[in-house]
Amino acid sequence: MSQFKALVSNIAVLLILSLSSVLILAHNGEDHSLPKPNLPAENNLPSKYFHFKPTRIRRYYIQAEKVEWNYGPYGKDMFMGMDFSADNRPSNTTIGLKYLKAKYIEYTDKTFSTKKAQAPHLGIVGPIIRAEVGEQIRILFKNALEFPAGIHPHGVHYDKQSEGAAYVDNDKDMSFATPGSGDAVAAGATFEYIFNVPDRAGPLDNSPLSSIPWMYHSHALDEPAETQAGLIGFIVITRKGFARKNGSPKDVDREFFVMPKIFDEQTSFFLDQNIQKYLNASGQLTEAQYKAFKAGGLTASNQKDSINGYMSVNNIGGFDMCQGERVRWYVGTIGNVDLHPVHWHGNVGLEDGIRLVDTVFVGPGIARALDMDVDNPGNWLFHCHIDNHHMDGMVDIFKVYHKHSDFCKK
Ligand SMILES: [Cu+2]
Repeated sequence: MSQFKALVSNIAVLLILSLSSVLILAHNGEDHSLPKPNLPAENNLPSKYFHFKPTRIRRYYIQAEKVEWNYGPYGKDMFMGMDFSADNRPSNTTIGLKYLKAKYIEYTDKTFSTKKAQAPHLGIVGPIIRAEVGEQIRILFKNALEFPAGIHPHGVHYDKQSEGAAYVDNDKDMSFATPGSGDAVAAGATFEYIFNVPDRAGPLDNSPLSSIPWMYHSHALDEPAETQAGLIGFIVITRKGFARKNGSPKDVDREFFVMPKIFDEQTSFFLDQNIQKYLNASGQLTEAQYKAFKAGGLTASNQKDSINGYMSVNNIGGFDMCQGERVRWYVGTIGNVDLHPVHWHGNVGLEDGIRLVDTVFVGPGIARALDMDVDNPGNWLFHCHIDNHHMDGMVDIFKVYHKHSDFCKK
């Protein structure tokens, strides 16, 4: 009998519990209103730097363009001295090494007719945007792509018009991209970005570094699709009084830029076009095959572990320097799980002016400087120290010529 009582009371407790949860649910269900956004429009007025008086204006003319990119222009894995792996060879189920990508390209003026020379080692990386502290950067950006794009800078100062990023940032219009701004520059359109370079964008007073790097990238309607397509670059801000005419620091012999990145071609804006161009050139794909490729059938072979868009030591002749020189490496990336400890053989350097290292760790959005007083001649490897990344292609060679070599006498 007592067991029966216990059962009844247990059932009663269960009933009360379930009834109360139904009541709680009913109560929660009554409130259908979303939390009110609190994004006062006056917050989007220009800040104190609006009255920033620049010592000089540096103008850039940068166009985003579609290019056919080759991750391995030498056609061989120059790290292992053999053919590229099957994932990187074209077949009817793999695209190979050539892809349609997007690239920021610098021109000499607003007619966008004459390209400016770019250091060959930069590869897919966009033009270096340079300024000295106190100056202002003005970029006339032209979007020659078929999708909206832009330039979102890190580190420098900008107002809402020049932020170059689309999101709901204003109660008033509640639009994703503010019309007329640089949030998302439409296909074929131009926009002038204005970036101020106050003290906060440059090296600290007590830092041994005369210049520091920041990233820039497209951040318009689909940031991953735009950056995986290739719209990424570096900004370098030089200490006041330390810049050459072209903006590079006077106290450094050479500068190199390193962007370790797994380009995810599955996420790129050009996925569809790449399937059509490289796997369906003669219309051979069935609808089912095409759908399978779109759904992820290419995912493994579409991950390109690269440095500046080159895999397995294919950026040949890019990283040349002389024994005895002061070399500044800038390392940075943008991406997904792009966590890369980049390791140099044979030489060490001062990381961000703080400590001597031979490995610099970066993640998406992070840019660091490594000052190397190059003392050890040789053809040296540098690579991501994560095993899979390194073995899948995130490796290159830098050449330190002997100080008495012909290369260094020039
Ligand atoms: Cu890595």
